[in-house]
Amino acid sequence: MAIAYIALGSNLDDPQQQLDRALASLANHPKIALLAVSARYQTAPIGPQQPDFINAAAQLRTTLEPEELLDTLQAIEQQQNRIRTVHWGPRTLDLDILLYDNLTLDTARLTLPHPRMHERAFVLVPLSDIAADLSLPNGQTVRQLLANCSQQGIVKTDRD
Ligand code: A4P
Ligand code: MG
Repeated sequence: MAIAYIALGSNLDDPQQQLDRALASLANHPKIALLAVSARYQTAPIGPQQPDFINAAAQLRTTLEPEELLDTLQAIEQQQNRIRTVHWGPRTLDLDILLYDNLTLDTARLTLPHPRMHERAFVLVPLSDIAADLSLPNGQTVRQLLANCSQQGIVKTDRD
């Protein structure tokens, strides 16, 4: 049994509904319990010019191994018609594993903690809703990381 944190993002085809569907799929998975979900934030895009994203974070308890959890997240992305075109480009749904227990991992398919979470307010702001005092494997807390990054372009939506 592990505790994992995931990031959800969408900027195409009704992003709020994309997140609704993804959270329902996670909640219905027999090996996943959805423990907490952040508020949802409208966030300015990092990378190529594209629509704003809706981002959120969730805490899961799971009996899936890390790569099995990645398979599950990618299957949910596929169900929601994610087509991979431009790197960092627009997408109906992006599900990333931020943290899996206190595990540090670097394989061809999976890097944990997520390598870019430390610097991204669109990840850290929602994550701090549900886990501000959580320590990463490097000893820093989510709150400390957030204090070191600009929160410009991040606006809470009225959905949670
Ligand atoms: N992969 C490795 N580690 C992980 C992990 N911890 N979680 C591999 C998930 N996947 C991981 O990802 C590419 C490969 O990363 C996967 O096949 C997996 O084996 P992808 O989802 O296919 O492609 P991507 O998402 O376009 O690439 P990447 O590098 O993950 O992009 P990011 O870093 O997720 O950035 N701006 C705002 N405001 N909000 C956003 O949500 N997202 C991105 C995407 C850019 N700008 C954004 C946002
Ligand atoms: Mg991704």
